[in-house]
Amino acid sequence: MAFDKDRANDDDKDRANGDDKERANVYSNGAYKASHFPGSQGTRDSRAHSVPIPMIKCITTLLSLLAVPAFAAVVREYSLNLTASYLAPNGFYRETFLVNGQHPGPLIEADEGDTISATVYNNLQVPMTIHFHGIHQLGTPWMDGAPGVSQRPIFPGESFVYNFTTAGQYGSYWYHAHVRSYYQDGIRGPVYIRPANDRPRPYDLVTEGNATATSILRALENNPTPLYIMDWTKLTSDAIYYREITYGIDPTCILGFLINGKGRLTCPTNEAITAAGAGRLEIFQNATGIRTSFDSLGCLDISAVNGYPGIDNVALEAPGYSASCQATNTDREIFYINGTDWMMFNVISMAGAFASYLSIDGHDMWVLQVDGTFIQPQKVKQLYVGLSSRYMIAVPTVKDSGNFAIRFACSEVAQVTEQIAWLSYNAPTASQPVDYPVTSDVYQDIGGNLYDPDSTQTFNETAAAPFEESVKPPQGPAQHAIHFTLNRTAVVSFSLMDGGALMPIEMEYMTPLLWADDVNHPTTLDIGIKTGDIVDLIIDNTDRVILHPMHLHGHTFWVVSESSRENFGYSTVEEAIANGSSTINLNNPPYRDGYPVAPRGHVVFRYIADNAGAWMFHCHINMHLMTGMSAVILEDREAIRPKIPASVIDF
Ligand SMILES: [Cu+2]
Repeated sequence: MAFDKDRANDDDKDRANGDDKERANVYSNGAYKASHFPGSQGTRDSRAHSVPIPMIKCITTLLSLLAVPAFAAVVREYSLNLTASYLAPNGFYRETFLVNGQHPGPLIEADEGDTISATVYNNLQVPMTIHFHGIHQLGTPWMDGAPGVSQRPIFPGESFVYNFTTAGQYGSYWYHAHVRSYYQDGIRGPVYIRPANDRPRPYDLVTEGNATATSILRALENNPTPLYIMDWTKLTSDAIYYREITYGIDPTCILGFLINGKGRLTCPTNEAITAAGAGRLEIFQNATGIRTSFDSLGCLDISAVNGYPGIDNVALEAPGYSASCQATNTDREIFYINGTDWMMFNVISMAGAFASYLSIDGHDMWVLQVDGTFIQPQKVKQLYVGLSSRYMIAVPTVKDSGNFAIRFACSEVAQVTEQIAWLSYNAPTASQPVDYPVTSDVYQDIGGNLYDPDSTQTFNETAAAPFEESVKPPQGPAQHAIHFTLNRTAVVSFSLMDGGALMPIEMEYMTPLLWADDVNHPTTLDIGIKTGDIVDLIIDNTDRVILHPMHLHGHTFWVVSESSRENFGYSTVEEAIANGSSTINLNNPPYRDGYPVAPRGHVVFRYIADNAGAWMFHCHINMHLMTGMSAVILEDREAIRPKIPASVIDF
């Protein structure tokens, strides 16, 4: 078989295999700057309008798949009822938001080309919008769910219909609240679009042409097994935000991950945490000059640089200052093999704070798809699961019996924490044991460090070129090159604008920029982008510790340059090429809708302006987004403005 993982590598890229470990170690949501925060409190919510709005009625026809040929596009109707409850998914009760009574919310599924019509009923006591992450909303930018950008918030008691096509897109996506950080309270769920029959798939490369195995993968693709990682906190996101803006504390500590909404808290020994976190301590000390330690939840004590010294952080239950760890015995997720030769997992990061490393004890995994695009498959033992990104993976079920841990370990400097689910070859049991013994090869520790230091078995996202070779970036020159600087301007304010401008949270309640008469704002880019233009987003991260996962609405982009070591240093891609830059890849770059920007590094995202609208571009760490790290790029807005339905404008 011709496939060779290394073939896809580009020796010139400084994030090729050999660099992954170093890069992994600098991934961070930690803190280092000790600048003063004014301590002002944010403006409280205020209703932008108070007239009850009638539900938008859409004419839809729900056809059973059985009744029509597979290629006939249908309208798939969903109702999403948002409520609040009081639950303890990992053993500690707190207010929890639910979609149709569950967290995560129900699967929204479609065949490529179908229309999705999702009616959201807001029975919460807070405003809400729903963003369908990664869905282009081609021709319907008002369905993007960005408050103050594409729509007004859905206030308590109101409903809103999101109606959009999936044409041209397939694979794994998700939906989540886009007001404040409410998705971290539970308003999040999966979207899965089965690829059209004529989409080329890479399964033959995985099975080495074994027709039976390929047909198994093809069948599993219709209904992949959910593997959703989410972070969970003791406090609600509003409570954390209140402490953040009142006391100037950057929230950098979670109460563990959940997998498919389940998990339990374990309390590793201080020795285990310190061993797994040694690299993090070193990075933090190099950046700040401060020696520090971990608490029993694995949280880095960053009180010397994070927030006001002298306040009683424990009494505040401030994030980053945890009380002692208490182990719980709540249910973990268990997947039973049931005799199949393969498992296909739909891995979605629904987290809002931390990225993670995924590995499965004793099992390889083939990465097939990233952010809704089939890639040149990679066989790995570890997958970096970027914040908000999606991965389809196939796992050969090579064991005969036993239980094997599926591990997600936090990848950030700020915390050493791991959550596990189980891959079980045994018969299902009614109740869970305290935990299964570890029975096989463990590839990574609780900090996500690979035990084999020479391993190149971690997923190389730089080399993850689309499987379809035609999915290539335009070769330029770009009509627009927009420069951004990822920058922490105070303890709890984060900017992506070169001048440090912050997008205010109050923007969520302003007249949406898609049709507002006044778009004159420092974080709104009204630079004359016309349909068909090529746009380059050049993004330098000036921080020495913090990684920012950047997400663009309305488009998929090519990552045509990246480095974990250096800023870009040029004003355009063409200038970089002319000067012999080694980081440019216009040949087979990754194709993504979200991508991490390493500390001190850079990325260049190239996309075609094929979707008139007003599109958010922001960091997906919720507390960074909420404190300013966001911008809106206007794209041929005047062309789409006359087409906005009155029902959306009047909502
Ligand atoms: Cu960020």
